[in-house]
Amino acid sequence: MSTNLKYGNISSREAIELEEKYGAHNYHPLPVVIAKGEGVFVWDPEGNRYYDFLSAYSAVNQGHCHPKIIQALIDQAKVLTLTSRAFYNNKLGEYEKYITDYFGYDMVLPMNSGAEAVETAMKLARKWAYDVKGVTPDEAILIFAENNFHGRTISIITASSDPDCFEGFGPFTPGITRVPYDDADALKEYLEKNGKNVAAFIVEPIQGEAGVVVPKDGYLKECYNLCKEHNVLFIADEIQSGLARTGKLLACDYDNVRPDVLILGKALSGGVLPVSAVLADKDIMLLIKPGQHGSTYGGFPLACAVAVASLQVIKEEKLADRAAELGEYFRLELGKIKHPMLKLIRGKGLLNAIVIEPKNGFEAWDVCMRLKEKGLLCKPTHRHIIRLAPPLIITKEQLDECVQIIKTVFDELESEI
Ligand code: IF1
Repeated sequence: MSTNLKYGNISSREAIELEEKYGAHNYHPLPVVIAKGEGVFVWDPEGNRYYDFLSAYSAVNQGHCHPKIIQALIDQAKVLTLTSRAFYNNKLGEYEKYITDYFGYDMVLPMNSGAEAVETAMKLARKWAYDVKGVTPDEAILIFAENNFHGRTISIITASSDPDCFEGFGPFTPGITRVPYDDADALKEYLEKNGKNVAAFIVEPIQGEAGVVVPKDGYLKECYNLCKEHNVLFIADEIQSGLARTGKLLACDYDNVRPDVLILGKALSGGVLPVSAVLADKDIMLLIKPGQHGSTYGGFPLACAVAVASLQVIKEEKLADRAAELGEYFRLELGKIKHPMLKLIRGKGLLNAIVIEPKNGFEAWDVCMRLKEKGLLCKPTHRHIIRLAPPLIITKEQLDECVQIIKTVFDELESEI
């Protein structure tokens, strides 16, 4: 037990030692321990405050511990948390109506993690291929994009082009292939050759893990049209790009594309508990019959209450407009920082990234460590790319302060490289 702590009763050092000793080493976290979160800020046990520029990989778009979402959690938790789907309950139908009206689909299949929702969409697509399109059973093909990230299950990592995601976990799931991202001609070529067996094209409208890769305007629309032309489902994984993060409610909105199947997660629960969802119209959703899919916690009353509040906050606080306006401003201000290590800035809304050119042994990790020292938390992806994604409730003044922190770090690095 440590003394003179501000939050909790174990120090940062103790927390790290415990994780090191008792937890699987499936992550390499930045050496910072978070004990409290509120809005755009997090604090370590010693009371040091940081801007959260990762937002739990865009799960806290609404900010940490948003009062409305926490209140919904508390109110529901006192009454009823879980019933299983063996029985009805008084929260699921209300939530299902709310979310299907919100996004304009007939139906929703509620799940928990993002990966579960992606797997659900893959099962739906295969079912549709066999029952509607008439693909020979067990021969349906699912197309993904190079450099995708959709989760960590065996079938999803089968689709991955990143050895860190799939190496050592074979054998893999049949009927899964990839085409280059942001290249509609590559999808066209594949569909012209193999379209008759293809169930769906599953794509991130903006690739998050790949390092915030924004496709050309019109790419999604071109792919959607190709899918319609070849009787293939267009499935959008908006788990990270959705829910106002990129400046629209959905990143597909930039191309006016309505996915046949929409996959949501992360900020669907404002970072309070795992809630994911697959939305589709009746002709697809009703292909799954009772007993053919499910989950113990999928759509449980507590999740329903939290998800409704999380979606209400996105609308009430106009988070998409904020992300669009502040994102433009953020990229403009970052663009004023001239430094040999700051190679590239890219993003949409408040889903942005900077590409770091290593210099004199200094890499993106070192930049993140210095940003941490100055009170801003972010982390590299694929070694040289730093994702910068604050909660969408950040103010312009706070963004200015963060730009200043970033600028100072590069200025100080100037003298060291
Ligand atoms: C990790 C990445 C981000 C996602 C998209 C599905 C999922 C994710 C577009 C699966 C999850 C998380 C997973 C987490 C780190 C983080 C991540 F770096 F792994 F790729 F955000 F970019 N589709 N992304 O981004 O959702 O099952 O995790 O709820 O696995 O390290 P999940």
